[in-house]
Amino acid sequence: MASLRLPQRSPANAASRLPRTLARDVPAYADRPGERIRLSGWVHRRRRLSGLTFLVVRDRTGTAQVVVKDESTIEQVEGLPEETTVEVVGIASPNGQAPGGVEVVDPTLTRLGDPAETPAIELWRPKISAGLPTLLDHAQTTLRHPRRQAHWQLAAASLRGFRDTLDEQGFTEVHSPKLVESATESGANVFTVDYFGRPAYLAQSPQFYKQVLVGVFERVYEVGPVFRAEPHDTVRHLAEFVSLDVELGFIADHHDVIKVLRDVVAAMAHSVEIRAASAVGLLEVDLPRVPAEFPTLHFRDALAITGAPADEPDLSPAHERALGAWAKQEHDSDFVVVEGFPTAHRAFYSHPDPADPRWSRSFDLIFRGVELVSGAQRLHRYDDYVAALQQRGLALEPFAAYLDAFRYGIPPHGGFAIGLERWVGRLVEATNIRQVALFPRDLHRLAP
Ligand code: AMO
Repeated sequence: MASLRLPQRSPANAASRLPRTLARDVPAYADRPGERIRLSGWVHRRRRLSGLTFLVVRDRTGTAQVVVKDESTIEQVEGLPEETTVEVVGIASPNGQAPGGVEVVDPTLTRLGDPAETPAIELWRPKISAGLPTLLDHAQTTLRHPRRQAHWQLAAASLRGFRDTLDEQGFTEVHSPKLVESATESGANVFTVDYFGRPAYLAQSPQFYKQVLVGVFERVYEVGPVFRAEPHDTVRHLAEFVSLDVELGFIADHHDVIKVLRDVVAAMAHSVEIRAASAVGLLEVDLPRVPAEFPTLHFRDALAITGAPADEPDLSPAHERALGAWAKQEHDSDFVVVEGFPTAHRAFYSHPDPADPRWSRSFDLIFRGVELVSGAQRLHRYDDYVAALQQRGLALEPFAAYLDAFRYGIPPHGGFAIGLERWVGRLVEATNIRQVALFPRDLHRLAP
Protein backbone atom coordinates (compact mmCIF):
# COMPACT_ATOMS: atom_id res chain seq x y z
CA MET A 1 0.00 0.00 0.00
CA ALA A 2 2.19 2.83 -1.29
CA SER A 3 0.02 5.60 0.09
CA LEU A 4 0.72 4.50 3.67
CA ARG A 5 4.41 5.17 3.19
CA LEU A 6 3.94 8.83 2.18
CA PRO A 7 5.73 11.22 4.55
CA GLN A 8 3.73 13.46 6.85
CA ARG A 9 2.97 16.68 5.02
CA SER A 10 4.28 19.74 6.76
CA PRO A 11 3.53 23.01 4.91
CA ALA A 12 7.23 23.34 3.96
CA ASN A 13 7.34 19.80 2.59
CA ALA A 14 4.17 20.36 0.65
CA ALA A 15 5.76 23.40 -1.00
CA SER A 16 8.93 21.58 -1.99
CA ARG A 17 6.86 18.87 -3.62
CA LEU A 18 5.30 21.37 -6.01
CA PRO A 19 6.87 20.80 -9.40
CA ARG A 20 9.22 23.58 -10.49
CA THR A 21 7.86 26.16 -12.91
CA LEU A 22 10.40 27.73 -15.24
CA ALA A 23 10.29 31.48 -15.84
CA ARG A 24 9.36 31.02 -19.49
CA ASP A 25 6.25 29.02 -18.46
CA VAL A 26 4.89 31.60 -16.01
CA PRO A 27 2.87 33.47 -18.70
CA ALA A 28 0.94 30.22 -19.37
CA TYR A 29 -0.70 30.68 -15.94
CA ALA A 30 -2.81 33.50 -17.40
CA ASP A 31 -5.47 30.77 -17.86
CA ARG A 32 -4.97 29.36 -14.37
CA PRO A 33 -5.00 32.33 -11.97
CA GLY A 34 -4.68 31.52 -8.30
CA GLU A 35 -2.59 28.41 -8.82
CA ARG A 36 0.40 27.86 -6.52
CA ILE A 37 3.71 27.65 -8.30
CA ARG A 38 7.32 27.17 -7.34
CA LEU A 39 10.17 29.08 -8.97
CA SER A 40 13.88 28.35 -8.41
CA GLY A 41 16.61 30.68 -9.57
CA TRP A 42 18.76 33.68 -8.83
CA VAL A 43 17.68 37.03 -7.44
CA HIS A 44 18.10 39.05 -10.62
CA ARG A 45 16.88 42.40 -9.34
CA ARG A 46 15.06 43.88 -6.36
CA ARG A 47 13.10 47.08 -6.62
CA ARG A 48 11.76 48.59 -3.44
CA LEU A 49 8.76 50.91 -3.84
CA SER A 50 6.62 52.33 -1.09
CA GLY A 51 4.64 49.45 0.37
CA LEU A 52 5.85 46.76 -2.00
CA THR A 53 8.99 45.21 -3.44
CA PHE A 54 9.44 43.68 -6.86
CA LEU A 55 11.70 40.66 -6.93
CA VAL A 56 12.79 39.47 -10.34
CA VAL A 57 13.91 35.84 -10.34
CA ARG A 58 16.10 34.52 -13.14
CA ASP A 59 16.50 30.92 -14.21
CA ARG A 60 17.94 29.26 -17.28
CA THR A 61 14.90 30.22 -19.34
CA GLY A 62 14.50 33.89 -18.43
CA THR A 63 13.03 36.01 -15.67
CA ALA A 64 9.77 36.13 -13.69
CA GLN A 65 8.37 38.92 -11.54
CA VAL A 66 7.45 38.31 -7.91
CA VAL A 67 5.50 40.92 -5.95
CA VAL A 68 6.15 41.14 -2.22
CA LYS A 69 3.71 43.13 -0.07
CA ASP A 70 3.92 41.43 3.29
CA GLU A 71 6.16 43.52 5.62
CA SER A 72 8.22 40.63 7.02
CA THR A 73 8.82 39.19 3.55
CA ILE A 74 9.88 42.63 2.29
CA GLU A 75 12.39 42.63 5.14
CA GLN A 76 13.54 39.16 4.12
CA VAL A 77 14.17 40.39 0.55
CA GLU A 78 16.56 43.01 2.01
CA GLY A 79 18.77 40.08 3.02
CA LEU A 80 18.71 38.49 -0.44
CA PRO A 81 21.17 40.47 -2.55
CA GLU A 82 21.23 40.07 -6.32
CA GLU A 83 22.62 36.66 -7.44
CA THR A 84 21.55 34.86 -4.25
CA THR A 85 19.88 31.56 -5.14
CA VAL A 86 16.29 31.29 -3.96
CA GLU A 87 13.13 29.28 -4.13
CA VAL A 88 9.84 31.14 -4.36
CA VAL A 89 6.47 29.54 -3.73
CA GLY A 90 3.57 31.84 -4.48
CA ILE A 91 0.35 32.40 -6.37
CA ALA A 92 0.22 33.00 -10.12
CA SER A 93 -1.60 36.23 -10.75
CA PRO A 94 -2.41 37.67 -14.18
CA ASN A 95 -1.49 41.35 -14.44
CA GLY A 96 -1.35 43.24 -17.71
CA GLN A 97 1.47 45.42 -16.32
CA ALA A 98 3.75 42.46 -15.48
CA PRO A 99 6.30 41.24 -18.02
CA GLY A 100 4.67 38.27 -19.77
CA GLY A 101 1.28 39.20 -18.27
CA VAL A 102 1.56 37.06 -15.12
CA GLU A 103 3.37 37.68 -11.84
CA VAL A 104 3.76 35.71 -8.63
CA VAL A 105 2.16 37.14 -5.49
CA ASP A 106 2.04 36.22 -1.78
CA PRO A 107 5.44 34.53 -1.96
CA THR A 108 7.22 32.38 0.57
CA LEU A 109 10.96 32.80 0.00
CA THR A 110 13.67 30.30 0.83
CA ARG A 111 17.34 31.14 0.45
CA LEU A 112 19.18 28.17 -1.09
CA GLY A 113 22.73 29.29 -0.24
CA ASP A 114 24.67 32.14 1.30
CA PRO A 115 23.67 35.70 0.40
CA ALA A 116 25.63 36.56 -2.77
CA GLU A 117 28.40 39.15 -2.79
CA THR A 118 28.17 42.03 -5.26
CA PRO A 119 29.23 40.84 -8.74
CA ALA A 120 31.72 42.79 -10.89
CA ILE A 121 28.93 44.03 -13.17
CA GLU A 122 25.25 44.74 -12.56
CA LEU A 123 23.83 41.65 -14.23
CA TRP A 124 20.28 43.02 -14.24
CA ARG A 125 21.10 45.90 -16.57
CA PRO A 126 19.95 44.99 -20.09
CA LYS A 127 23.10 46.40 -21.72
CA ILE A 128 26.65 45.64 -20.65
CA SER A 129 28.80 48.73 -20.23
CA ALA A 130 31.90 47.10 -18.69
CA GLY A 131 34.98 46.63 -20.86
CA LEU A 132 36.24 43.26 -22.08
CA PRO A 133 39.00 42.87 -19.43
CA THR A 134 36.42 43.19 -16.63
CA LEU A 135 34.08 40.73 -18.37
CA LEU A 136 36.87 38.20 -18.82
CA ASP A 137 38.51 38.66 -15.41
CA HIS A 138 35.15 37.90 -13.80
CA ALA A 139 33.79 35.46 -16.38
CA GLN A 140 32.55 33.13 -13.62
CA THR A 141 29.73 35.58 -12.96
CA THR A 142 29.66 37.92 -15.97
CA LEU A 143 28.69 34.94 -18.16
CA ARG A 144 25.39 34.97 -16.26
CA HIS A 145 24.40 38.15 -18.04
CA PRO A 146 21.69 37.19 -20.54
CA ARG A 147 23.64 38.70 -23.43
CA ARG A 148 26.82 36.80 -22.53
CA GLN A 149 24.86 33.56 -21.99
CA ALA A 150 23.27 34.07 -25.38
CA HIS A 151 26.64 33.82 -27.17
CA TRP A 152 27.09 30.33 -25.88
CA GLN A 153 23.47 29.44 -26.67
CA LEU A 154 24.40 30.18 -30.29
CA ALA A 155 27.48 27.95 -29.97
CA ALA A 156 25.51 25.10 -28.39
CA ALA A 157 22.79 25.24 -31.05
CA SER A 158 25.48 25.29 -33.76
CA LEU A 159 27.08 22.17 -32.30
CA ARG A 160 23.74 20.36 -32.40
CA GLY A 161 23.30 21.28 -36.07
CA PHE A 162 26.87 20.19 -36.84
CA ARG A 163 26.44 16.81 -35.20
CA ASP A 164 22.92 16.17 -36.53
CA THR A 165 23.79 16.73 -40.16
CA LEU A 166 26.94 14.61 -40.01
CA ASP A 167 25.15 11.81 -38.17
CA GLU A 168 22.55 11.84 -40.95
CA GLN A 169 25.33 11.60 -43.54
CA GLY A 170 26.87 8.46 -42.03
CA PHE A 171 29.70 10.03 -40.01
CA THR A 172 30.94 8.58 -36.71
CA GLU A 173 31.84 10.93 -33.87
CA VAL A 174 35.33 10.27 -32.50
CA HIS A 175 37.56 11.69 -29.79
CA SER A 176 41.30 11.62 -30.33
CA PRO A 177 44.16 12.15 -27.85
CA LYS A 178 45.12 15.69 -26.93
CA LEU A 179 48.55 14.66 -25.64
CA VAL A 180 50.56 13.84 -28.73
CA GLU A 181 54.16 13.15 -29.71
CA SER A 182 54.48 15.41 -32.78
CA ALA A 183 53.21 18.76 -34.00
CA THR A 184 50.42 18.44 -36.57
CA GLU A 185 50.13 21.92 -38.03
CA SER A 186 53.60 23.40 -37.65
CA GLY A 187 56.41 23.17 -35.15
CA ALA A 188 56.06 26.87 -34.39
CA ASN A 189 53.16 27.23 -32.02
CA VAL A 190 53.04 24.05 -29.96
CA PHE A 191 52.71 23.80 -26.21
CA THR A 192 55.26 21.36 -24.83
CA VAL A 193 54.36 19.35 -21.76
CA ASP A 194 56.34 16.98 -19.59
CA TYR A 195 54.98 13.52 -20.33
CA PHE A 196 56.45 11.21 -17.70
CA GLY A 197 59.87 12.74 -18.22
CA ARG A 198 59.80 13.06 -21.99
CA PRO A 199 58.50 15.90 -24.11
CA ALA A 200 54.99 15.74 -25.54
CA TYR A 201 52.71 18.34 -27.11
CA LEU A 202 49.16 19.52 -26.69
CA ALA A 203 47.43 18.64 -29.97
CA GLN A 204 47.20 21.57 -32.40
CA SER A 205 44.45 19.67 -34.20
CA PRO A 206 43.12 16.10 -34.48
CA GLN A 207 44.47 16.11 -38.05
CA PHE A 208 46.51 12.89 -38.01
CA TYR A 209 43.98 10.90 -36.02
CA LYS A 210 41.00 11.92 -38.12
CA GLN A 211 42.86 10.81 -41.26
CA VAL A 212 43.90 7.50 -39.72
CA LEU A 213 40.30 6.96 -38.57
CA VAL A 214 39.05 7.35 -42.15
CA GLY A 215 40.78 3.98 -42.56
CA VAL A 216 38.45 2.64 -39.85
CA PHE A 217 35.11 4.45 -40.17
CA GLU A 218 35.35 6.15 -43.63
CA ARG A 219 33.66 9.27 -42.27
CA VAL A 220 34.47 10.84 -38.91
CA TYR A 221 34.01 14.05 -37.02
CA GLU A 222 35.32 15.39 -33.77
CA VAL A 223 34.36 18.32 -31.55
CA GLY A 224 37.14 19.15 -29.15
CA PRO A 225 39.71 21.57 -27.83
CA VAL A 226 42.85 22.29 -29.82
CA PHE A 227 45.87 24.19 -28.61
CA ARG A 228 47.99 26.80 -30.35
CA ALA A 229 50.74 28.68 -28.56
CA GLU A 230 49.86 31.86 -30.46
CA PRO A 231 52.61 34.33 -29.66
CA HIS A 232 50.63 37.41 -30.72
CA ASP A 233 47.66 39.21 -29.27
CA THR A 234 45.10 39.35 -32.06
CA VAL A 235 41.33 39.71 -32.06
CA ARG A 236 40.93 36.38 -33.92
CA HIS A 237 43.36 34.00 -32.22
CA LEU A 238 43.04 32.06 -29.00
CA ALA A 239 45.58 29.71 -27.43
CA GLU A 240 42.84 27.10 -27.01
CA PHE A 241 39.72 26.91 -29.15
CA VAL A 242 36.99 24.46 -30.06
CA SER A 243 37.64 22.80 -33.39
CA LEU A 244 34.87 21.11 -35.36
CA ASP A 245 36.78 18.61 -37.45
CA VAL A 246 35.48 16.48 -40.31
CA GLU A 247 37.21 13.90 -42.50
CA LEU A 248 35.74 11.64 -45.19
CA GLY A 249 37.03 8.94 -47.49
CA PHE A 250 36.36 7.90 -51.07
CA ILE A 251 36.24 11.42 -52.48
CA ALA A 252 37.06 12.45 -56.04
CA ASP A 253 38.68 15.71 -54.96
CA HIS A 254 38.26 18.56 -52.47
CA HIS A 255 34.97 19.63 -54.07
CA ASP A 256 33.30 16.61 -52.43
CA VAL A 257 34.59 17.94 -49.12
CA ILE A 258 33.28 21.45 -49.80
CA LYS A 259 29.81 19.98 -50.48
CA VAL A 260 29.76 18.44 -47.00
CA LEU A 261 31.05 21.72 -45.57
CA ARG A 262 28.22 23.60 -47.23
CA ASP A 263 25.63 21.24 -45.70
CA VAL A 264 27.25 21.50 -42.29
CA VAL A 265 27.30 25.31 -42.30
CA ALA A 266 23.68 25.43 -43.51
CA ALA A 267 22.68 23.03 -40.72
CA MET A 268 24.52 25.10 -38.12
CA ALA A 269 22.77 28.29 -39.25
CA HIS A 270 19.40 26.53 -39.32
CA SER A 271 19.90 25.02 -35.89
CA VAL A 272 20.76 28.45 -34.45
CA GLU A 273 17.56 29.85 -35.94
CA ILE A 274 15.41 27.03 -34.54
CA ARG A 275 17.09 26.15 -31.27
CA ALA A 276 18.52 29.48 -30.16
CA ALA A 277 15.68 31.74 -31.26
CA SER A 278 15.67 33.76 -28.04
CA ALA A 279 19.44 34.35 -28.21
CA VAL A 280 19.07 35.38 -31.87
CA GLY A 281 16.34 37.82 -30.85
CA LEU A 282 18.18 39.23 -27.84
CA LEU A 283 21.43 39.79 -29.74
CA GLU A 284 19.63 40.79 -32.95
CA VAL A 285 21.73 38.27 -34.86
CA ASP A 286 21.64 38.71 -38.60
CA LEU A 287 21.57 35.03 -39.58
CA PRO A 288 23.48 34.27 -42.77
CA ARG A 289 21.75 32.78 -45.77
CA VAL A 290 23.80 29.80 -46.87
CA PRO A 291 23.73 29.49 -50.66
CA ALA A 292 23.24 26.08 -52.35
CA GLU A 293 26.88 26.43 -53.46
CA PHE A 294 29.48 28.75 -52.02
CA PRO A 295 30.94 31.26 -54.49
CA THR A 296 34.45 29.92 -55.18
CA LEU A 297 37.66 31.62 -56.32
CA HIS A 298 41.06 30.22 -57.15
CA PHE A 299 43.81 31.59 -54.90
CA ARG A 300 45.40 33.40 -57.88
CA ASP A 301 42.14 35.19 -58.66
CA ALA A 302 41.57 35.95 -54.99
CA LEU A 303 44.95 37.69 -54.82
CA ALA A 304 44.13 39.66 -57.95
CA ILE A 305 40.80 40.80 -56.46
CA THR A 306 42.50 42.03 -53.31
CA GLY A 307 45.21 43.79 -55.34
CA ALA A 308 47.94 41.71 -53.63
CA PRO A 309 51.13 40.79 -55.52
CA ALA A 310 50.82 37.49 -57.43
CA ASP A 311 53.63 35.87 -55.42
CA GLU A 312 51.95 36.40 -52.06
CA PRO A 313 52.04 32.98 -50.29
CA ASP A 314 48.87 33.29 -48.21
CA LEU A 315 45.88 35.51 -47.50
CA SER A 316 46.31 38.15 -44.82
CA PRO A 317 43.43 39.32 -42.60
CA ALA A 318 43.15 42.42 -44.82
CA HIS A 319 42.86 40.21 -47.93
CA GLU A 320 40.14 38.19 -46.23
CA ARG A 321 38.19 41.34 -45.42
CA ALA A 322 38.48 42.44 -49.04
CA LEU A 323 37.27 39.03 -50.25
CA GLY A 324 34.37 39.17 -47.81
CA ALA A 325 33.35 42.54 -49.28
CA TRP A 326 33.75 41.15 -52.81
CA ALA A 327 31.50 38.15 -52.05
CA LYS A 328 28.86 40.43 -50.58
CA GLN A 329 28.93 42.78 -53.52
CA GLU A 330 29.24 40.26 -56.35
CA HIS A 331 27.18 37.38 -54.97
CA ASP A 332 25.24 38.87 -52.06
CA SER A 333 26.94 36.11 -50.06
CA ASP A 334 28.37 36.11 -46.52
CA PHE A 335 30.61 33.25 -47.64
CA VAL A 336 33.34 32.72 -50.20
CA VAL A 337 35.61 29.71 -50.74
CA VAL A 338 39.18 30.25 -51.86
CA GLU A 339 40.75 27.09 -53.32
CA GLY A 340 44.14 26.16 -54.75
CA PHE A 341 46.53 27.68 -52.19
CA PRO A 342 50.24 27.28 -53.06
CA THR A 343 51.27 23.71 -52.18
CA ALA A 344 54.57 24.83 -50.65
CA HIS A 345 52.74 26.98 -48.10
CA ARG A 346 50.07 24.52 -47.00
CA ALA A 347 50.53 21.68 -44.54
CA PHE A 348 52.56 18.75 -45.91
CA TYR A 349 49.50 16.47 -45.93
CA SER A 350 47.69 18.66 -48.52
CA HIS A 351 47.16 17.05 -51.94
CA PRO A 352 48.76 18.94 -54.86
CA ASP A 353 46.64 19.61 -57.91
CA PRO A 354 47.71 16.81 -60.32
CA ALA A 355 47.34 19.21 -63.28
CA ASP A 356 49.72 21.76 -61.73
CA PRO A 357 51.35 20.63 -58.48
CA ARG A 358 52.39 24.19 -57.56
CA TRP A 359 48.81 24.63 -56.42
CA SER A 360 47.07 22.38 -53.91
CA ARG A 361 43.61 20.92 -53.57
CA SER A 362 43.15 22.94 -50.43
CA PHE A 363 40.65 25.62 -49.54
CA ASP A 364 39.58 28.16 -46.95
CA LEU A 365 36.03 29.30 -46.31
CA ILE A 366 35.79 33.00 -45.51
CA PHE A 367 32.71 34.03 -43.53
CA ARG A 368 31.97 37.75 -43.31
CA GLY A 369 35.57 38.60 -44.11
CA VAL A 370 37.31 36.20 -41.70
CA GLU A 371 38.76 32.74 -42.33
CA LEU A 372 36.34 30.31 -40.70
CA VAL A 373 37.47 27.00 -42.16
CA SER A 374 40.58 25.36 -43.62
CA GLY A 375 40.40 22.11 -45.49
CA ALA A 376 41.80 20.03 -48.30
CA GLN A 377 42.05 16.76 -50.06
CA ARG A 378 44.98 14.96 -48.40
CA LEU A 379 47.76 12.79 -49.72
CA HIS A 380 46.77 9.14 -49.28
CA ARG A 381 49.83 7.20 -50.50
CA TYR A 382 52.74 6.41 -48.21
CA ASP A 383 55.39 7.32 -50.79
CA ASP A 384 53.78 10.70 -51.43
CA TYR A 385 54.05 11.49 -47.72
CA VAL A 386 57.71 10.54 -47.64
CA ALA A 387 58.37 12.79 -50.65
CA ALA A 388 56.35 15.71 -49.21
CA LEU A 389 58.14 15.58 -45.86
CA GLN A 390 61.56 15.29 -47.51
CA GLN A 391 60.77 18.20 -49.79
CA ARG A 392 60.06 20.33 -46.72
CA GLY A 393 63.20 19.12 -44.96
CA LEU A 394 61.13 17.42 -42.23
CA ALA A 395 62.28 14.18 -40.57
CA LEU A 396 60.00 11.16 -41.01
CA GLU A 397 60.61 9.78 -37.55
CA PRO A 398 58.26 12.04 -35.53
CA PHE A 399 55.43 11.09 -37.91
CA ALA A 400 56.16 7.34 -38.03
CA ALA A 401 52.98 6.17 -36.27
CA TYR A 402 50.78 8.36 -38.49
CA LEU A 403 52.57 7.48 -41.73
CA ASP A 404 52.32 3.79 -40.97
CA ALA A 405 48.56 3.89 -41.59
CA PHE A 406 49.17 4.82 -45.23
CA ARG A 407 50.88 1.48 -45.89
CA TYR A 408 47.60 -0.34 -45.25
CA GLY A 409 45.12 1.12 -47.69
CA ILE A 410 43.75 4.60 -46.95
CA PRO A 411 41.26 5.82 -49.58
CA PRO A 412 41.44 9.21 -51.27
CA HIS A 413 40.13 11.49 -48.55
CA GLY A 414 39.85 15.01 -47.30
CA GLY A 415 38.31 17.13 -44.62
CA PHE A 416 38.11 20.46 -42.91
CA ALA A 417 38.03 22.19 -39.53
CA ILE A 418 35.72 24.98 -38.40
CA GLY A 419 36.75 27.23 -35.50
CA LEU A 420 33.68 27.41 -33.24
CA GLU A 421 34.56 30.76 -31.64
CA ARG A 422 35.25 32.28 -35.07
CA TRP A 423 31.82 31.11 -36.22
CA VAL A 424 29.98 32.63 -33.26
CA GLY A 425 32.18 35.72 -33.41
CA ARG A 426 31.17 36.41 -37.00
CA LEU A 427 27.51 35.51 -36.35
CA VAL A 428 27.26 38.31 -33.77
CA GLU A 429 29.87 40.43 -35.57
CA ALA A 430 32.01 40.62 -32.44
CA THR A 431 35.08 42.81 -32.71
CA ASN A 432 37.14 40.39 -30.59
CA ILE A 433 36.89 36.58 -30.51
CA ARG A 434 37.31 36.69 -26.71
CA GLN A 435 33.82 38.18 -26.43
CA VAL A 436 32.25 34.88 -27.45
CA ALA A 437 34.57 32.32 -25.81
CA LEU A 438 33.43 31.02 -22.43
CA PHE A 439 36.83 31.10 -20.72
CA PRO A 440 39.31 32.34 -23.31
CA ARG A 441 42.96 31.33 -23.15
CA ASP A 442 45.53 33.69 -24.63
CA LEU A 443 49.04 35.02 -24.08
CA HIS A 444 48.01 36.64 -20.82
CA ARG A 445 45.06 34.65 -19.63
CA LEU A 446 45.07 31.28 -17.87
CA ALA A 447 42.23 31.98 -15.44
CA PRO A 448 39.31 31.97 -14.82
P1 AMO B 1 43.65 25.61 -39.29
O1 AMO B 1 44.92 25.70 -38.53
O2 AMO B 1 43.47 26.59 -40.39
O3 AMO B 1 43.48 24.18 -39.95
O4 AMO B 1 42.44 25.74 -38.27
C1 AMO B 1 41.10 25.53 -38.69
C2 AMO B 1 40.20 26.66 -38.25
O5 AMO B 1 40.32 26.86 -36.85
C3 AMO B 1 40.21 28.24 -36.54
N1 AMO B 1 41.42 28.70 -35.87
C4 AMO B 1 41.45 29.42 -34.74
N2 AMO B 1 40.46 29.90 -33.97
C5 AMO B 1 40.82 30.58 -32.85
N3 AMO B 1 42.10 30.79 -32.47
C6 AMO B 1 43.11 30.31 -33.20
N4 AMO B 1 44.38 30.47 -32.78
C7 AMO B 1 42.82 29.59 -34.40
N5 AMO B 1 43.56 28.98 -35.36
C8 AMO B 1 42.70 28.45 -36.23
C9 AMO B 1 39.96 28.96 -37.84
C10 AMO B 1 40.55 28.01 -38.84
O6 AMO B 1 40.01 28.17 -40.11
N6 AMO B 1 44.09 20.62 -39.65
C11 AMO B 1 43.59 21.81 -40.30
C12 AMO B 1 42.16 21.66 -40.75
C13 AMO B 1 41.93 20.67 -41.86
O7 AMO B 1 42.62 20.77 -42.89
O8 AMO B 1 41.06 19.81 -41.69
C14 AMO B 1 43.71 22.99 -39.34
O9 AMO B 1 43.85 22.86 -38.15
O10 AMO B 1 38.55 29.08 -37.97
